[in-house]
Amino acid sequence: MISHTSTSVVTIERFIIEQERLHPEASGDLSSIMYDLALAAKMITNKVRSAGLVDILGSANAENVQGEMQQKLDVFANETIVKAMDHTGRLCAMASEEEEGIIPIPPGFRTGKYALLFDPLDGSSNIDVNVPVGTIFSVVPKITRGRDGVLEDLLQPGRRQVAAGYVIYGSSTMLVYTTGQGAHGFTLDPSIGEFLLSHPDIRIPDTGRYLSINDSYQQLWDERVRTLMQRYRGLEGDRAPMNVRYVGSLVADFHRNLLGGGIFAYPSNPKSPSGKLRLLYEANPLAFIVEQAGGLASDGSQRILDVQPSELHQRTPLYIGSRTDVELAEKVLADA
Ligand code: AFP
Repeated sequence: MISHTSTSVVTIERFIIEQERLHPEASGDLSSIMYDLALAAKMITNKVRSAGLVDILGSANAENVQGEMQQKLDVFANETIVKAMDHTGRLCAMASEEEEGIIPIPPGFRTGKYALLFDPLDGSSNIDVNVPVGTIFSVVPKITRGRDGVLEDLLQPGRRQVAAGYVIYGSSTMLVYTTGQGAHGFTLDPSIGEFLLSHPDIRIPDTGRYLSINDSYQQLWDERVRTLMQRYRGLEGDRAPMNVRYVGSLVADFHRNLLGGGIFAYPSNPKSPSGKLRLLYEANPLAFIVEQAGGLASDGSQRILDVQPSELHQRTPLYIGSRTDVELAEKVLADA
């Protein structure tokens, strides 16, 4: 890991180049994928920032009313990422939370040795009320032969990821990513349009302050989940009570807990037997990041990164965050 002094300004580009130099065997393709994703993130930032202006700008500019400005932001984000990535020759296929099947690389473009999975705009139902939303991405190596990536390339356990990250469109835009050498955060400086290294080598505290759970499902939880929540609140056992914080936008909840320490939990319940969150687009990339930061991610009984996916839009229960808090979840949930 290269150390930077507090006065050095490190763009994401410089950081990626320096990381790549540590691996002389690297082809540079993964670095290029990261630049392209950072570019897409800047384009999505622009749109998200003007989300509240759509009606105002639309009435001032008739073209916009029928056109691009009215496009739903999650659709815009999806198309932006697909278009930023499909022609680069570095990917063999993509899959998005917004699309049902594989997104192929169009004929005429070269294909590459990686596959990309992404959730273009997670938490998009929060946009109307100005709550942070995010983009989450995961990169896995192509494992099949042939020009195009197939389902098998995309359905790999999370431990095979070679890169993962998220962008949070909050009070500032931040991009956090890992390629397996720590988790690093970059803040977008809008005046120069660059992501600057602001959070090198993020470490999540071993024990967290925050508990993020949607309490309105309480009556659906089984006894073990109820006990676990009592433990986190310090009402049973000897754990110090946690502060409950739930935005309802996974990237926002995860980001706060990553920096401040805590656990995000989305248990299964009879209505959602596998929870709500998607293994490939949400749980796996965030699990890779949290582990790189010293935390853990579990589905309640096993490490998220070891789950073998069987379908693209597979859901999973999720307990992710500070190490001792996720360990407590596994322990309590295992008790008969
Ligand atoms: P939307 O994209 O529909 O807003 O869903 C967001 C999300 O997938 C995730 O970002 C949240 O953590 C989770 O759903 C919240 O779900 P509940 O509303 O059931 O708590």
